[in-house]
Amino acid sequence: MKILKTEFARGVIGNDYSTGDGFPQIAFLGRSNSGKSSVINSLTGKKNFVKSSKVPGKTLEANFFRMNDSFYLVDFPGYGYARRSIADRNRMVKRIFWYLEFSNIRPKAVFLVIDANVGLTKLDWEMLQIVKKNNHKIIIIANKADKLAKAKRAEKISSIIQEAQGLQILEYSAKTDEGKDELSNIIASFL
Ligand SMILES: Nc1nc2c(ncn2[C@@H]2O[C@H](COP(=O)(O)OP(=O)(O)OP(=O)(O)O)[C@@H](O)[C@H]2O)c(=O)[nH]1
Ligand SMILES: [Mg+2]
Repeated sequence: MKILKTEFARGVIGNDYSTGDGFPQIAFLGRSNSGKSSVINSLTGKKNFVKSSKVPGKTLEANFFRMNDSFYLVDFPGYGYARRSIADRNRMVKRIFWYLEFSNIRPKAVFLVIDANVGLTKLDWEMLQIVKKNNHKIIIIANKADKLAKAKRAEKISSIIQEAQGLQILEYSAKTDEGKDELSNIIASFL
């Protein structure tokens, strides 16, 4: 699948994740700074389409990007940003939980973006439990693979595979576009 047309559609703060057109949604979740926005940029081939930032935790909205006039990539705010207040952090996580559990939206798939150098954190695990409980299709994107030292890469990836307990893992680099064709094919298969 080639992404030929990309448009920002809306930013959502709150509980209304409907889009009016009912086009399918693909959700990108993950810790702040794991590279969700960068992965979307890499997929669309537009390096600065979605604002990515050196300052984590800036985005509060779930941003909806319409692709090819037919589906949405939804860039959720990152969770776990330490410099935000606990109350703010909890609010953020709760909103994502709500989308996964109670909204009338069934995303076609959920991508959990992690930093391959960090692996799965406790918050990622909590997120995965909600995703699984609600029977969403889930794939883990092990992003920033370019930063893994060659000698350590196999070891690091196999420890992520173990942590993930059977979930599909895609090694990715938003910097080099490694994994981009595979990710496009995976998304196409879900639509
Ligand atoms: N080397 C490398 N850096 C990356 C990669 N992906 C993202 N980054 C960098 O990591 C930082 C965070 O990337 P973002 O895409 O803004 O992360 P995010 O998950 O959207 O962050 P929040 O919106 O705060 O939740 C930026 O400085 C990116 O340039 C990657 O694959 N490789
Ligand atoms: Mg972002």
